[in-house]
Amino acid sequence: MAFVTCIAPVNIAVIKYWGKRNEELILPLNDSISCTLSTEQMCARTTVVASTRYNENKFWLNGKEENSNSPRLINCIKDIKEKAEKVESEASKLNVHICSENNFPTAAGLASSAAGYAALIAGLASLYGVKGDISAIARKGSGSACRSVLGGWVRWHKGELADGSDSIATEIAPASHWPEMRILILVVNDARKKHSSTSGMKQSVKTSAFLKYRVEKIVPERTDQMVKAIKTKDFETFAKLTMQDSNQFHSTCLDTYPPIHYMNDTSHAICDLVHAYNNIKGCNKVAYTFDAGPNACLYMLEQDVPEFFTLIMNVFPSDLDSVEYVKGMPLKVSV
Ligand code: 2P0
Repeated sequence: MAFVTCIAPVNIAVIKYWGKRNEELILPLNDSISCTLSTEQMCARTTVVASTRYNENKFWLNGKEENSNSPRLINCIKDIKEKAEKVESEASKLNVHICSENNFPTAAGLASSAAGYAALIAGLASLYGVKGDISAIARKGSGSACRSVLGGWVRWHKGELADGSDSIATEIAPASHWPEMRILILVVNDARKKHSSTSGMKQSVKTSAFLKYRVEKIVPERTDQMVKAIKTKDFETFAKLTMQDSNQFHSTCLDTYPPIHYMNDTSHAICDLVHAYNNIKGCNKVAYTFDAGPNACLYMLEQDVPEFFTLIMNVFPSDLDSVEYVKGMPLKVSV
């Protein structure tokens, strides 16, 4: 018997992934960019055990047994075993039992599948002695998972090849590059979301003309601008691009037929508050971004946290389920 436990954190996209060009290989329509959080908070912890006694693969999520025959899970295990055979790993010949736990709400639009698949693939790779890039395998579990296998600022390249071998994640800058960066996560609602990202983006690809426009005309240039803003630590531009991209992603959801609504009234009130605050300050001090749920992720620099945090607690004393204060890479700072 052999076992390994791996932890992978959530990542928060600032250029959003929304739409696939290949459903089976999980190949995206556009590049995306994210920041991977600290490993201490909002992460998935996955233990993988390989044993001669196991007749089949099994999978538990947060203590509940899940379908271990999902095509995505099967694809990931198959891919990693193929790589493992090349390094003649004995463990790779065995079936595995996988036990994964999230320390934050699952499927509430807080990138739980990203952290879960990244931890699983990292665990299998470690167990089987597989080296080199594993982002392309994590991608087949859940697209955004490929970004969580790396720390710091990460770009997922859409790639050009039909087999998806160039659709991988690479580092833009390490976690230490922008040590003043902080993230506040305002948990507006921690319930499971109504539309999964997978089905939502499929519907957008089918019905939204705006998505096509976004993918072809907006994201390529915006991605280059975002890389430059991160590399030069230009918060003003970073914040503007982040908010614009979040708004465009949610506009695409609204342009989908039937429309998809992830944000709610509290989410919109948070956007208004951020803009009002930035306006008073005369520059962008805070940037919001929302994923496939109503919860707000707010990027800001350390010096601006105390004032904005106090403001949030005064304006929304009872509307939020919780507030997570995460030092965006590499350490969590407790509230
Ligand atoms: C992102 N999201 O870039 C965007 C923004 C949600 C909104 O990546 O079908 O759970 O498993 O590839 O990875 C969510 O997409 O979807 C996502 P699948 P995934 O973070």
